[in-house]
Amino acid sequence: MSEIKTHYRNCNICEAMCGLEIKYQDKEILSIKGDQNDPFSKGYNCPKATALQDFYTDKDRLKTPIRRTATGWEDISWDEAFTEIAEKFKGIQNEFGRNALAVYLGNPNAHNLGNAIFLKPFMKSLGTINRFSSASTDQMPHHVASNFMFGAGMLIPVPDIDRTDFMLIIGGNPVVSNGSMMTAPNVIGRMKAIQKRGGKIVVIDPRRTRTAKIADQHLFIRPEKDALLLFAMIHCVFASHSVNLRHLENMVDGLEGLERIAKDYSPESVAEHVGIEAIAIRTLTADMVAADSAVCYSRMGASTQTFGGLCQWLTNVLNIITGNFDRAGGAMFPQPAFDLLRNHKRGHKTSFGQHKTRVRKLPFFNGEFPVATLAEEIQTPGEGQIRSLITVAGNPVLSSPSGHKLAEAFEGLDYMVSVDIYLNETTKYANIILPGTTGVENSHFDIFFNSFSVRNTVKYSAALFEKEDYQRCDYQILNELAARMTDSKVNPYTPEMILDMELKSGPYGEEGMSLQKLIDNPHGIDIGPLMPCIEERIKTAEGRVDLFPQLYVDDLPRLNAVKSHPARDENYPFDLIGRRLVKSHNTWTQNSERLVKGKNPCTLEVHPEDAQVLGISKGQLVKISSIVGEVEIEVVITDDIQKGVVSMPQGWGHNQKGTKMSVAAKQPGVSINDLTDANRVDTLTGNAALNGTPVAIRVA
Ligand SMILES: Nc1nc2c(c(=O)[nH]1)N[C@H]1C(S)=C(S)[C@@H](COP(=O)(O)OP(=O)(O)OC[C@H]3O[C@@H](n4cnc5c(=O)[nH]c(N)nc54)[C@H](O)[C@@H]3O)O[C@H]1N2
Ligand SMILES: Nc1nc2c(c(=O)[nH]1)N[C@H]1C(S)=C(S)[C@@H](COP(=O)(O)OP(=O)(O)OC[C@H]3O[C@@H](n4cnc5c(=O)[nH]c(N)nc54)[C@H](O)[C@@H]3O)O[C@H]1N2
Ligand code: SF4
Ligand SMILES: [Mo]
Repeated sequence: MSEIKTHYRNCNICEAMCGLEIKYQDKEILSIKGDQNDPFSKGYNCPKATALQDFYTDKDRLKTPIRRTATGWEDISWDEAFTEIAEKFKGIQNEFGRNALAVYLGNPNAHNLGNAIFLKPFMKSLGTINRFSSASTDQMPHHVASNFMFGAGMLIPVPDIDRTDFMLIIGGNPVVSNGSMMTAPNVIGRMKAIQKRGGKIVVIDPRRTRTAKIADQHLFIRPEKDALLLFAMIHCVFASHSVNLRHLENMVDGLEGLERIAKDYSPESVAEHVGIEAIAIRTLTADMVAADSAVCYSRMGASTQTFGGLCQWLTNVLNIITGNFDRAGGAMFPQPAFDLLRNHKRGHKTSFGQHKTRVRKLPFFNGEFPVATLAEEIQTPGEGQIRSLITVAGNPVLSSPSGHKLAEAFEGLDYMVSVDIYLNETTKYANIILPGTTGVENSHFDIFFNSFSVRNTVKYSAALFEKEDYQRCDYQILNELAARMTDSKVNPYTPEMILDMELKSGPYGEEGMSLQKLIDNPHGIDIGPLMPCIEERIKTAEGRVDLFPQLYVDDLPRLNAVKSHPARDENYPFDLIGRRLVKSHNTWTQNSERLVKGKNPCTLEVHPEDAQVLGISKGQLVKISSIVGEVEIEVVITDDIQKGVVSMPQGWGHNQKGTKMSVAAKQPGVSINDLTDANRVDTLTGNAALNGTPVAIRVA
């Protein structure tokens, strides 16, 4: 046995970028802890970090390609796999057109350095516009708002949680999720610090979440009514003559139009729909206006709903007109060392809706179509029908709305490939699975999450363990496939070469930012708090902020319809929302024994009064159904959930035939996305409306 060594790296599971200290001996991990010397996370980590070891040692994890046959799966060589895939994809494209091939990218791509760099040329090599990703079950409304207001979809304002005096959290549960579109390791610590310095946190959520429990105030809201609440707050800001643009005074367009429209949304006119009293909305706005600094942060609950687009626009508006934008304690733009916008010229707003999906006519944006349309694009015959698919690090059968219908669609494909580490609910439909390496076998640098971070920091993590010669990293798989698809040589660059070049050309390059500098500082480097930088960062043609893009104005009749005649299908009287769990990440970490041990977490939360009317008691099995499906689930009765609303976890439902995730397969639990309706989307952005699904409940 050789000596015990220590390795420092960033955890790449969620967006928090926690620094880890890993003790290891030869190729065995002995312990994983938070790195006390990481300047950003300062020793914090959550229980998921230790599972990095489990993913590495998991016996179910694939390491070499497998091919589906009539009798089961067989091992094949990398070369055989690449040859077959290129031949099949090209054959299908030659016969049915380039767009007959589709691609779906999942969430772990954003947490993988090589993929973050090489997916772009890979996608190009496929030559199809039928591109889909988990972004349209997640944060697409943020990108659309940034594109139209600030000129670039990736120019995302993040809450300056470390300096704010007032934080309004709408539809986010960062105490459990560890933050999203807000990279902030140890969110609990940062929230408590707000309170310690005399500040206040208010949470708006149909559920009394762990975040709500820590907050100073929690207001229950009816699902999908956030745009009305935000509008009413904006109404109050105008009505009380509290608009204060500060240094943006001469930079902002559309204030008058906004004021005119906001007149229609008095707190009194929305209160009943929103489920929050008018006086409470007025007080909330007054508190925000009175605070020395304040920030409104809206996340999943406000994005994955039928008004996600409006919510993210209005969130930015509220921050701007209360003087809390591009200013300490407000919403600010990070200045990442690897700047995704380095080559983004001013005035090059991404065009929106230049293509529409074939069947439902939903918009193409940021290089992709909404995944809520994927099943119908596969199943509807005619010109442009999708006949083959490649998924890269995604599990849409469990993660996309009406996932069970998507599975049926996958079954009908002519040919499917998955780049994935598991044989799971999605990849089981593939003809060939190409497994990459995972976590500790990869080097790492967070390109995306540094762009959404509450502090400017930099850190590079080398691979802890060299992969075996017979394995391929994800990016090597992508580059090889790209070469085969275009009959060219394999890209000779490594992620490190690109990273070094980007760091040197980035905003801190002049101070000698380079890969070597990061290697020399294994705990990471703190660059400092976010700085006002809108004048440098903004990408609109004239360098101005558009408060009132026409796109949103055009969407208002849809919102107003809800206000004037709220539609309710009496057959489905409850609203279903999702919830995240501390010890799982989306659909794919449930094969770790230590993360799943304990009580079944996949339960339906029901309010006591609803339970009484339904005649159901704690622990009872109920059937919950929506217009698209039905599942059976155990009930938990709690007044943490709003009356009329029920909640169940996302990411479950692993006990399906034909997968190879032996631990996950033994877990009880069903998929929430067998209930969510792919036809419910935010028609403005195409984002899936995963929250607020109308459902019925009866005793099983
Ligand atoms: N109802 C409901 N649905 C939701 C949500 C919700 O809140 N409610 N949340 C949505 C959100 S925010 C998201 S981001 C999506 C996520 O949607 P997806 O990205 O489709 O789902 P994941 O569970 O992240 O799937 C990750 C896949 O990547 C594989 N994988 C893991 N690590 C690696 C790796 O290193 N390399 C490769 N090649 N593969 C790897 C896993 O085996 C798994 O198949 O789900 C969405 N779906
Ligand atoms: N432990 C853990 N951490 C994770 C993940 C995970 O699966 N597990 N997933 C990661 C990913 S991919 C993402 S994108 C982030 C997401 O990070 P968050 O957005 O913080 O996570 P959610 O728990 O989905 O929070 C959504 C909240 O919105 C509420 N909600 C639902 N509908 C509505 C509504 O109509 N209005 C309002 N106001 N609220 C509503 C829900 O009750 C919930 O509390 O988390 C990341 N971190
Ligand atoms: S909070 Fe996220 S980044 Fe931090 S240890 Fe947990 S999973 Fe990893
Ligand atoms: Mo996500």
